[in-house]
Amino acid sequence: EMMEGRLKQAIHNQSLSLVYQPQVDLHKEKVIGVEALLRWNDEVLGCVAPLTFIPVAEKTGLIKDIGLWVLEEACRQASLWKKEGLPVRMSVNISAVQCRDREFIQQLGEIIRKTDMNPWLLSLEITESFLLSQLQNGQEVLEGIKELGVHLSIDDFGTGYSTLSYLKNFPVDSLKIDQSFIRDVLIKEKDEVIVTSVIKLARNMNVKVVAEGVESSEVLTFLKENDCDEVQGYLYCKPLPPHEVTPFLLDGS
Ligand code: G
Ligand code: G
Ligand code: MN
Ligand code: NA
Repeated sequence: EMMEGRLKQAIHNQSLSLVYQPQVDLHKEKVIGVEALLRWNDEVLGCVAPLTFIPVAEKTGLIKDIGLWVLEEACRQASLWKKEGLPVRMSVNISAVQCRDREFIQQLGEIIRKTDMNPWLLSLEITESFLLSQLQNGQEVLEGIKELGVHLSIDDFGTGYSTLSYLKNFPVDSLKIDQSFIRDVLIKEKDEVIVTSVIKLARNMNVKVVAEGVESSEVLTFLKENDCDEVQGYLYCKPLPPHEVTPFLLDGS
């Protein structure tokens, strides 16, 4: 396959890059985190969307090296911002395939040390498909991550089907309500019920809650009134290259 061949060379070619999207704390009204999002601009294929190439990377196992590259690059950037007096929590998406084996914990620890990253400023976003795909040592991997002092977040919350058992059985620090629930939260009553209930559930379980895909000030107001902790979305900022994110960290929001 053409894409597989190109993807194999992507790290070496330096055609991968990260953009960062701010996450705003609604209580402090300032940016407290960013999510790292992978971009691939290939010489031959042009810009390929993550939704297209990540499944290929997962199927071929290339996601292991790519995922390590993402982690190291994101930690390096977070460390750089911290040295500039702008400490910010760094969230990184992790695919299940990427950390199937025990080696992952060791590699994660190495990257944290090498980049001089504060582990408590690092948050790994895992999706609900994570456990379904690796039932045997999923728990072990997550506990290993926690032992390093790294935070865990459930991404796309509500779109899978093992959601509640995750909250019950795993050492999760936060959850991100999927943007499909946020988009029409003011129009569709069912979305409103789901969003307000998930916020209450998170609050009662002592888990932080982040709303994704916030595009309007009306939705923002709704989320504030309903005691959501953090938001992320185009209303504040789209994902941007690091030097364009720095001003958001300086202003606070
Ligand atoms: O903006 P966006 O198109 O960046 O991202 C699309 C999807 O790709 C999201 O679901 C996101 O979680 C996923 N994604 C983005 N970057 C990464 C990454 O570095 N690793 C993994 N595993 N998924 C990513
Ligand atoms: O990892 P995750 O599935 O959460 O990836 C977030 C995705 O959502 C990325 O593709 C990112 O570019 C996209 N995104 C971020 N903010 C918004 C927004 O306000 N609206 C929409 N439609 N997409 C967003
Ligand atoms: Mn994510
Ligand atoms: Na998501």
